[in-house]
Amino acid sequence: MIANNGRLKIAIQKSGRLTDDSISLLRACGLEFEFQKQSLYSPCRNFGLDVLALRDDDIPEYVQDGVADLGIVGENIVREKRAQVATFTKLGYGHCRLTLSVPRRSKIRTVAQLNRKRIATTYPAILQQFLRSQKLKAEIIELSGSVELAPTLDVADAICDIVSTGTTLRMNGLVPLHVVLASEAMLIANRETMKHPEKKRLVERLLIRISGSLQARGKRYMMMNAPSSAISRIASILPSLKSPTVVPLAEAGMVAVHSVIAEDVLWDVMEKLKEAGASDIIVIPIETIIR
Ligand code: PRT
Ligand code: ZN
Repeated sequence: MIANNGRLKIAIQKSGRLTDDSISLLRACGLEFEFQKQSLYSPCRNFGLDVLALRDDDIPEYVQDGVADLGIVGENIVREKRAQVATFTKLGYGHCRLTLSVPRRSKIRTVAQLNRKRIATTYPAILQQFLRSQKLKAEIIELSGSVELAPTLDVADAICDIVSTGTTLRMNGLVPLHVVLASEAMLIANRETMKHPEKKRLVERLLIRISGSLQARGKRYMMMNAPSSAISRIASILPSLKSPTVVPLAEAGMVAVHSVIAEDVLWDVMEKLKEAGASDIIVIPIETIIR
C-alpha cells in the first residue's frame, strides 16, 4: 500500500518507448531519484514527489482513480481508455500517429471505401468514435498485438495502428490511408489533486519546471564579440527570444552580444554572424527558461 502522505505521485511507463524521455524530463526539472524497473516506487530526494513505474495502458485509469496524482502517457492511450482525467501539457516526445492503412494492392483508396469492411486494431474505442464521426459502418476486429499481420492473414481489409517511421507498414506491404490521431506523450492529472492545497502547490511548481525545460529544448545560448558598428546587422540576423543583450567590452568600440538561438538554425546563423563581423562566437546549452 502506498501511503497518502501529502506527497505527489507521478506514474510513468515502467519500460518502453516513453520511459527514458520521461525520466530525463523529470531529472531536467531538478528531481533527484533512482529509477529501477523492478521497483514500483522511487521516492524523490529533493521534492515532495514519488515516481511510480507502471504499464502505460494502466496509467490513465490509475490517475483517474487517484492511485497516482499525475501521469505521463501517450495521448493515444488516454483517448482509448476514456479516462476521466485532467490533461495538462504535451511533452514533445513519443510522437506517433494512429493511422488507418490498407494493403498496397487493395482497391480501398479512400476512407469512405472502408464502409462495411473489416478493420483490425488495438484501439477499438478511438476507431469506433472515428467511424461514427464519418458515418461509416465497419467491423472492428479487436486484436491485442501484431495488427500489421491481419490483412496478410485475411483477418481484416484494413488496420488502424500506431505508425512512427512507417517501416512496419512498408515491411508488411501496407500504405497509410488516413491519420486518425496524432499523438505525443502528455501530462495528465487526477481531477481531485488540484483541490488539495499542498499537492496543488507541488503540481504548480512542477509545471513551471516542466515548461522551463520544454522551452529550453532545442535552444542554445550564444555569445560573441563584435564592433559596435555591426550591432544592427547582427541584431537583424539573430532570431532572439526578445532583443539580444549587448554589453560593452573594455576595448573601445567593441561589444559582446548574447542571444538564445534555435539549434536547427544554429550553423546558418553562425556563418552569417561571422560575415557580419562577429568573432569569438561561443554556443552553450541551456537547462531551463523560466518566463
Ligand atoms: O509494456 P507497456 O504496455 O508499458 O508498453 P507498450 O509496449 O504497450 O508501449 P510502447 O513502449 O511500445 O509504446 C508506448 C507509447 O509510445 C505508445 O502508447 C505511443 O504513445 C508511443 N509510440 C511512439 C509508439 C510508437 N512511437 C511506435 N512506433 N508506440 C508504438 N509504436 C509501435 C506500433 O504499434 C507499431 O507496431 O511501433 C510500430 C510502428 O513503428 P514504425 O516506426 O515502424 O512506424
Ligand atoms: Zn502498453
